[in-house]
Amino acid sequence: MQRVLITGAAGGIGRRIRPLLRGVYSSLRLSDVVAIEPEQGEEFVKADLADLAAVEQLCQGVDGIIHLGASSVEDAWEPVLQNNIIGGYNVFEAARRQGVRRLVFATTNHVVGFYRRQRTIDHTVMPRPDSRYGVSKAFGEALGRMYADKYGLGVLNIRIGNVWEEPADRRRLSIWISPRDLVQLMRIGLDHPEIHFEVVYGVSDNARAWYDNANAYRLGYRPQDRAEDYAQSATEADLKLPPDPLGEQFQGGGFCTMEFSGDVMKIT
Ligand code: 15L
Repeated sequence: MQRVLITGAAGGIGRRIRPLLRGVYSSLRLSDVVAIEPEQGEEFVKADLADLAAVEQLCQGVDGIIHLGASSVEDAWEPVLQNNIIGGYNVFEAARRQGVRRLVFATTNHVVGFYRRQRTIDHTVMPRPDSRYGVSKAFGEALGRMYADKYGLGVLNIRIGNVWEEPADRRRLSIWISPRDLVQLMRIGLDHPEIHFEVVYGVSDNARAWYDNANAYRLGYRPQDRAEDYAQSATEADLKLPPDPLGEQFQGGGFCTMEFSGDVMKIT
């Protein structure tokens, strides 16, 4: 693995992983719709992921892709369609056309957000998206399955919880991942010799995790950080949040509450 493309490199995750990946791969190609000042060992190529020809150029000469570029929270249908559905398809298709070997797809806990917090779920559960955003990421996960099985692209789907320097509140004590643990998972996706298609949860070593992340551990993941070390500050931060009796029942939290008009008793 020499040249790695990072889409959506200007976003919150891109900013945090870049310093940890510099020097690991001989060249990082950064892409976004907004300009980025490249550091040593990086180059920047501006591209809109909804433009297939541009994405194909972006993938030229690339060995692996970390695909972050997307609407990263719930949004109206049109941006989700352009950025995540069409953009996602274009990245996988351009990777195939350009002979890219590996693709690490940044998916989300919101693909499974309507599972109740009492449940421990693993990488094989059915999707239960809590938002249009979650549905679009489930689509991306399915693209990964198809491009792996049909075209032999090696794909790792990382269902990311929340990437931050520390867990921001009580819910994040279950789903938080530190930037260095996330980079460890990304490197497994790019470098592990046996990746065909895998799904893992992007969480640190969290005592309150809702996930059985055995698949990540099987692939060699050894998280270095623990949300529980921040239990006090995260619990205190929660006191400042408005009450959300519906969101608190589900793993996806507030994403479940947005626009909710269903029957909560039927979501078992
Ligand atoms: C996500 O998928 C978002 O990208 C991130 O901004 C957070 O909202 C996170 O989920 C979360 O669930 O906390």
